[in-house]
Amino acid sequence: IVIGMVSGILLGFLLQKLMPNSSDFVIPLYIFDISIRALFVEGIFNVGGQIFVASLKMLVVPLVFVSLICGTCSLKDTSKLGRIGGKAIALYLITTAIAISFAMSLALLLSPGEGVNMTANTTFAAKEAPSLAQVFIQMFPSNPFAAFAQGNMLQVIIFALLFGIAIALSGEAGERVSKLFEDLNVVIMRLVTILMNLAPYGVFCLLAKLFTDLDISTIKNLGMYFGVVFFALVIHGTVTYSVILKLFTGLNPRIFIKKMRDAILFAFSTSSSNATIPVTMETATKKIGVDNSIASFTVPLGATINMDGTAIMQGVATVFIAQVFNVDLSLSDFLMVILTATLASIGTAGVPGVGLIMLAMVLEQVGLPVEGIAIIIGVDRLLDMTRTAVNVTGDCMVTTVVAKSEGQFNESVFLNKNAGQKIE
Ligand code: DAS
Repeated sequence: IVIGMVSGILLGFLLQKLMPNSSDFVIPLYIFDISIRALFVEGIFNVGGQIFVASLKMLVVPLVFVSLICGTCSLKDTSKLGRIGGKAIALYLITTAIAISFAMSLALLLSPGEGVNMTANTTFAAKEAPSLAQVFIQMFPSNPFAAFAQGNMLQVIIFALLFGIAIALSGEAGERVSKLFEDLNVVIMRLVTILMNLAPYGVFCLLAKLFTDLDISTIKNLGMYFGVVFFALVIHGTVTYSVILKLFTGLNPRIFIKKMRDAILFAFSTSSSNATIPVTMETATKKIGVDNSIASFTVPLGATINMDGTAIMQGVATVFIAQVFNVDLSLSDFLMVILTATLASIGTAGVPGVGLIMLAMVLEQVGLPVEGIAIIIGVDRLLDMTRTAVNVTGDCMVTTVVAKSEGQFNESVFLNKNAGQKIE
């Protein structure tokens, strides 16, 4: 992806230099300019880039629906798990909402996208601001298939949650259906992986097209964007989680972060919360002292529905793209972004790059041009690695809080610095 990004940017700048400003009516140059622009910029790059963005959006509905049903129907029937599930989901949602609110405030303060003034292919469809009551009423789909067709993600998420709960409460039939969705989930994840393999080419086309028209100062804005996201991730992953852990359990946050080292490194290198689940489980049970009856449930649930790092990226990216296209977001737009990104993070499965797919949905929800993803996609991989490390740390922090509140926590393991040193 980095190679695709660098070569796309370089070729874009080269073409920008090669194609003189068409107003120089020196005929041969003018013909050269028009043919290059038609064949490459509007042709190969534009078509390739738009196809890549469309394929990102293509996955959103099936990915969220299947992944969320899998996460929900793992909430088995016993009331104890219902109580633990309730605590874990509440904490996961609260930390995600804190994450995205902090990230958007920071982005508004630092304005990384200021001064770029890009024009979008699609005009910004300023949606009239629905009242909060309307927002909640509209979250419930009167026709789930229409919600799928229109890509109304809040409705898809609500339907998936209700459907998943119904599966968990449907006895044998539910068992069979939940197995079917687990298999569907494997297929959908495979589709995400295939798409991520095409990403280098998609990134190349998007950036080559973009940088034929973009001036060099935008690189500065891109650096600003990267810095704001990275800073928000570090603050949330260290300060916010430490405050919550200290407040709810009294445990020493420094010991917790130290014990998280292996899981953080694994998450950073794989960019996948799902792939890190075994390491997160080992860390929670063997190093931190969480009872397996809790961790075996809240860690996989967290890998599916808890994406604070992703929500941070989505919050900053939404503000950045609005600024780049000179669009003023209203307060209800911000609330819609917070609600959508928090709920979307429920539906985002923990695999590489999936946060970007959900960003397409968040942007659409507030009527921002989805092609704005092309500006940030090139630096997304490194941010994906960092935000996955934050996602996993959040999963483990909430697991520890829930375990402590249920009395399923062994403090002597937590205080023993050699506990579980070797990951089996
Ligand atoms: N890489 C995802 C994860 O595994 C998060 C993301 O893509 O934003 O958590």
